Parts: sequence; structure tokens; C-alpha cells
Amino acid sequence: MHTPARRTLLKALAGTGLMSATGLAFSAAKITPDAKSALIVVDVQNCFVTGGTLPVKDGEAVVPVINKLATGFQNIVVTQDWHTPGHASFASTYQGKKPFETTKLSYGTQVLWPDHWVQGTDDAALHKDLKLATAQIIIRKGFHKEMDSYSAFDEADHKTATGLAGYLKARGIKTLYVTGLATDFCVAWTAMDARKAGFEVYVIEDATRGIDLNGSLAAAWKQMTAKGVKRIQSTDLA
Ligand code: VGL
Ligand code: ZN
Repeated sequence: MHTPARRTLLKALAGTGLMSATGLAFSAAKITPDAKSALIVVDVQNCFVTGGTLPVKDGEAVVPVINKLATGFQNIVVTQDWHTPGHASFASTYQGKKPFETTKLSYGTQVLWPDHWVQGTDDAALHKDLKLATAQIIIRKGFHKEMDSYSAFDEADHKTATGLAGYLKARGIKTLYVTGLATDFCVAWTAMDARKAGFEVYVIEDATRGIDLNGSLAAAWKQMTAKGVKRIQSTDLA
């Protein structure tokens, strides 16, 4: 049924993420990343996989998906959580606090995590199986001892910039495809701040995995969608 109306519908759905939601597989409508697109690979680091200090269930499963996507991108940005010892986001920094509890800091409520990704440790290294031949920059974040930074754009005070928006704009990049870990923390905050900075933003769902702390995964998708982040699958890309 290739009626003009159906073609128009398929065209309208292409790139909205609705293609996969409606189950319409239509290869002609696949997204092809161009020179103004960048793949963002968030925090795919050693300790974020099964057996790591901050494990995300099935976290390592994103690596082959990201490696495959990477071959289609001329521009790739890699991010790395890069904390000081005794960082403000570590439960061990506070007396009587346990991981996954929260505390109030100057910029708001902070979830407290197990010690993770301390600068220069093996734990903090990028996952050994990542193959990102065209990666051009690594943005490290969370290196201010008193402040966390889930987002690759703005630190947790929503004021201190990492410089990534300026870098991408200076390079004429308009569209971002966000992947990595964790969907409901660093991926979500990065995607939402990217919208705020004026980029067109897609999150490639099967190239992410979530932590899902008290329903945080569903909440993150809701917030991302409300901010105009588009939810797609890796098969939506050419
Ligand atoms: C992250 C918790 C703590 C993330 C980083 O990359 O999503 N989550 N630090
Ligand atoms: Zn962290």
C-alpha cells in the first residue's frame, strides 16, 4: 500500500523516533548522520559494567552497539566521569551515609554513589572494547571535588560549563545522537542540557542502559521527551 498518503505519513514519522514505536520498518526512511552530526558516547567506563564499582545491569551490552554506530559518524565526542578522591557524590565522603541515599548540597539534592571513577584509576578508564576510530575529543566531568556533573554540558549547579556546547558550536555541529551510561543519569542530563543549548537531540535507546533507582528510568524518559529529546533505536540509523 504505497499510496501517497502512506508515503507522507512515513516521511513525517522518519526521524521522530515513532517509526520504531509504530513497528514500521522502512529502510528508505533511515537516518544518515551528516558532517553536522555527532555521536556522543557517555561514560562507557570500566566500572560501569557487571562486576564494576558502580555496575549498571547489562552495561557492557552497549559496547558492540556503539561500536557499530560509530562507523557511520564523522564526529564522535566521548565523555568520562572523572572524580577526585573524596568527591561530593561519594557516600563514603559523609559520616553515616550509605550509597544510594541522598544529601543536600549547595546546588540541591545529590544522590550518593559508591566510590567510582577516581581520576587516573583503571576503574575510570574507557571500556577496553570501545572502538571509536573517529572520536575527536574526550570531555571529562565531575572533577570539581565539591560538585557533581552528570551532564557533559553543565555541572550540577546548572551554571558551570564544561565547554562542550562551545566546542560543538564552533565546529558547526547541529544534531547529537546520545548513547552510553546511564540512561537515567548522565545520558538524560546530557541530552536535556543539549536541548537547552539549542541542539537537535536523539537518544539511541538500545545503545544505553539505565540504573533505575526508584523509578528513575521511566521518569528520565518522560522528562527527556518533554524537552524535545527524540527516542530512537540503533536500527533507525543507516
Ligand atoms: C553516573 C552516577 C554517578 C552516570 C555517573 O554516568 O550516569 N551515574 N556518576
Ligand atoms: Zn559520577
